[in-house]
Amino acid sequence: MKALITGITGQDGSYLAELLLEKGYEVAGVIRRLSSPNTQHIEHLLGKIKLYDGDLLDVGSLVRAIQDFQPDEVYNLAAQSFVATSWKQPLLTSKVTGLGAVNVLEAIRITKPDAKFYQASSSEMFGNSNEEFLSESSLMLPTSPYAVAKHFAHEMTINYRNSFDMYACAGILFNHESPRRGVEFVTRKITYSVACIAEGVKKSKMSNEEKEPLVLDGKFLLGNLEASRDWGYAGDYVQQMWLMLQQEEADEYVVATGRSATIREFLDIAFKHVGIDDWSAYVGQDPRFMRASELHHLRGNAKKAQEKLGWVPETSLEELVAMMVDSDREIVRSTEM
Ligand code: NDP
Ligand code: GDR
Repeated sequence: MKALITGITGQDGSYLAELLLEKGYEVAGVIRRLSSPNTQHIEHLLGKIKLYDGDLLDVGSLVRAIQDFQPDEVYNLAAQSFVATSWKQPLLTSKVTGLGAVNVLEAIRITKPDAKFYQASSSEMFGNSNEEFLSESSLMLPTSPYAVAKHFAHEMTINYRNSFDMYACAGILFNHESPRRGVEFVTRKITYSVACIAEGVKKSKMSNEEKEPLVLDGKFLLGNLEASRDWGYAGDYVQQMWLMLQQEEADEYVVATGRSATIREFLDIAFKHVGIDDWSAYVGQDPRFMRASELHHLRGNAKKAQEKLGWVPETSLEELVAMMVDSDREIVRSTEM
């Protein structure tokens, strides 16, 4: 079996590539040419995977990759994936996260229409829905340009399935994290900062999304601490991506743990892991990290995935936070000290 992954340099792409190689797949990825290479998450896989220069905005590059590699499965994980940036760059986000998915679908339809397609849809699409426990049939009220773009890509995936009889499916993924999470996302921002504090680093080399030291004077800054998310482990979630493509029929599935926690609770768990009970002196709030339009609460109901795919997440929030803090302490010791 052959699988092509867009977004292979990102968090999920790298875990999925590992999983598919373990299963005996031939794996290829589409990567952007950047002025400085960005292959740290797939460094250990180089030589085992094939890489194609390409961009979601350049349909010709996708056609060439599919024509040459002849994949059985295509996983579209590439996106402008940071929600906060989608208000600063709404056009780019619409093009890459929204139209980019259609470019992949078109490239498959023209070149290899029997290839199975997976779209990484997002729980962001639900927005501030009036339902508490969100499933595949819940109302979608996207609140960010990112979420609107993902909603468009999601609907186009279903449309290509219905219009062209393609095997096109979508995982509605709730937040999932890992030591490979970008440091601008709140979980990694917290675990890296907590690691610096635990190791006695007062001013970090690592910067936040405003390009300032993430930790300054032994403190770090966040936005809204009351928002809650359903956080899982990326390593568990890529298993579900693969399972979705092994079914008789393409479908949509929620991928979630069913447990929701606030940013404040995440902070409690992370600081407790390094022996700090009262973290108030280490964390400040700054309006620059607040959202133009906040999505307050997310909790997913993955019953359909459990029943039809036999998928259950294996990693608890406490285990996930411990894994991320421990990994960041090692990184801090080797790069910050
Ligand atoms: P990352 O941000 O870690 O990875 C995004 C990937 O997309 C990177 O490999 C990036 O390449 C690539 N990319 C960005 N723009 C382009 C472009 N124009 N052309 C080609 N490649 C591009 O995301 P995650 O791994 O966390 O998420 C994977 C997918 O799942 C994304 O689509 C995301 O929106 C979606 N998702 C993620 C969730 C999560 O909690 N992680 C939850 C729900 C959905 P480069 O390295 O060059 O920047
Ligand atoms: P999210 O993830 O927007 O849910 O998108 P993020 O970690 O950026 O934000 C989660 C929540 O934390 C609040 N928050 C902060 N967020 C960031 N980044 N920085 C802060 O300092 C901060 N303080 C509080 C946010 O307001 C928000 O409520 C992720 C991405 O992976 C998307 O690609 C994916 O689709 C969704 O998860 C599901």
